[in-house]
Parts: sequence; structure tokens; C-alpha cells
Amino acid sequence: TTLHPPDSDGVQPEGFSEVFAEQVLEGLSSRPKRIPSTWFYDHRGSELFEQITELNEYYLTRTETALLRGLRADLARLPAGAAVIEFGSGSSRKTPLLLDALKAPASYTAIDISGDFLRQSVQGLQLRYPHLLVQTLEADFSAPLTWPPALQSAVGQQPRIGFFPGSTIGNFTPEQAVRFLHGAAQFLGSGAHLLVGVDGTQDKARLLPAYDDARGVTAAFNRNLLIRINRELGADFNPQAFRHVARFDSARSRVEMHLLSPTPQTVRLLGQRFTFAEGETLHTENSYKYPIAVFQRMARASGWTPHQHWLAAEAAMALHLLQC
Ligand code: AVJ
Repeated sequence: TTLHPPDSDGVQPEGFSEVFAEQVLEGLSSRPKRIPSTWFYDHRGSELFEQITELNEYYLTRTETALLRGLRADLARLPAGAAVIEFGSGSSRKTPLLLDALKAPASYTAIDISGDFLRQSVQGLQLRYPHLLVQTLEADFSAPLTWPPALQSAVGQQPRIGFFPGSTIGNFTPEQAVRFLHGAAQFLGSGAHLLVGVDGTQDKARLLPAYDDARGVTAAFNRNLLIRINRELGADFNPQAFRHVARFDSARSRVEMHLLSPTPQTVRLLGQRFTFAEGETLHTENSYKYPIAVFQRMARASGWTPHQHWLAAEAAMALHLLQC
């Protein structure tokens, strides 16, 4: 497919990506309008997410971090000399908690969609672990992953330990999550372990502030998507003309984030016009909340055996250790 050049002079803005353009056009043409949450993570979006993890209302990060700290003895029983492979590594701030618990980990492969942020983050990690083989893979793991040959041969026959913290799995639909887990089993290879962080909180009074904090960091994170679309695709969104909305759909056990247009407005993008009716929303994220047994069923359905799990004291944040 050929897309209209964003500017009349045919010059594409910096960072133009056909995949991004196609997904945004498709999402704005859908009813309800939606954009996949993976596009939140440009460099600024990754920074804003880091700020979210430090908010009082955002219980997920501190709860999972505390859980991980308590797991040292259990993690020490995992195979020695392992290749640790992290999906959606972001700032890699939880990685040391795993690396320090494992027996002589041999390598660390960080996978993230935000390339610059990823490379910047692992620099610090390499300094902290000078003897660890550290490598990065800039990729969207919501699509099937394949090993670049150089990375795969560097990891060789090391026992594989996948790490997928943060309840990032909740950003997939249940069908996508099963597909991801299935793909991760292929990617990691048989015999691998996978340590997954899963939030199971169902309490609306705890969930809503976590996704709509008092300081408006989450609102800025949500609106940054529009700023990115303007910059990279040459659109003319007015980010301030959209309200940040977080809702809990208890039937589906998911928090939704939307950008709501309080008044009718039209946006121009790639030679097309998109109209928002009064009160219409752009759906930007789902965060599914899976209770233990529900997640274990999904794991079994995708070729994994639940081995152990740990539930946090503060909220229903859990870590699951799976094996395939
Ligand atoms: C990156 C998946 C852990 O869904 O809780 C935080 C992203 N969105 N606040 C989540 C997010 C709004 C976050 N994860």
C-alpha cells in the first residue's frame, strides 16, 4: 500500500513509519476509534511511563518489586548459566532483582519497541554486570518474534529464562495474550522458564486512581500519543482538546484508557479528515486484570505448565513461574 505523503511538498516528517501510519489510519476509521497501546512508547512515552511507575497511586511497580525481592531463594533454584530474555524491558529497572538472584547468569537479551530508550537503559546494566553478555533487540513483540542470527548464536545452548514483568501481558486481549505466550514458548525453546508479572486487582477504587492519577502524569502519557502522531505522521490533533478517561469494565476485567473529545472536532491526517462527535472517544489502551486461576488456564492453553506463583500482600499483583 502507498500512503499519501504527509506534506504537500512530499517531505515525510522525521521518524515516519508506514506500519504506524497504517495502524493509525485503520484505528481512526474503526468504530469505536482505537489505536494499539504499543504506540505509546516513543522516547517521551517511555519516560512518562517511568514517571507513572513512581506514583503513589500506581501500586503495580512497587508491589511487583517487593514480590521479586522476596523470591531470591526460589529463583536461585533455576538453571545456572542462563540466558535471561526480557520482553518489554523499558528501563530494565527490575532486571537486577532477577539477575542477582540467579546463579551465574550468562547473558541478558532485552527486547523493547522503544529502541533509543532500550539502548540507553542497558548501558547502565552492562556497567553493573561487566561480565554479562548484554544484547538488545528492538522489536514489537505483539507480532511473532524471530531471533536475529547473531543474537541467537551468542546465546547458544544456555538455558533460557524469559522475563515478562509489569503486567504488560494485560495490554493484550486474552486471545493476543495466548498467542503471545505460544510464540514466547517457540522463541525461548522447549525446557525454558518464563517469569510473568500479572495484575489481578478487581477493586475499582484502587484501579481508577492508578490509571488516572492526581498529578496528571497518566493523562500526559495518554495525550503524548497524539503529540507523537502529529510529529511523526504530520497530523493536526490538539492534544488539549481531548480529555483523559480511565474506566473499569468489570465484566471483562479490564481497565480502559480513552481520549475523549468533549466537543465535535475534525482532525487532518495523511490527506484524510477524521471527525469526532461530541463525547466520542479514541480507545488507547486495555489493561486486563487476570486472577491467578484465569491466568494459569491461559498459560496451559498456550503450551506452558504453571510451576509456581506468588501473590503480593498489598494488591492482587502476582508473579507466575511457567515452564514449557
Ligand atoms: C506497561 C502494561 C504495565 O497497563 O498498567 C500504565 C501501562 N498504562 N498506566 C499498565 C500503563 C497506564 C502499564 N503497563
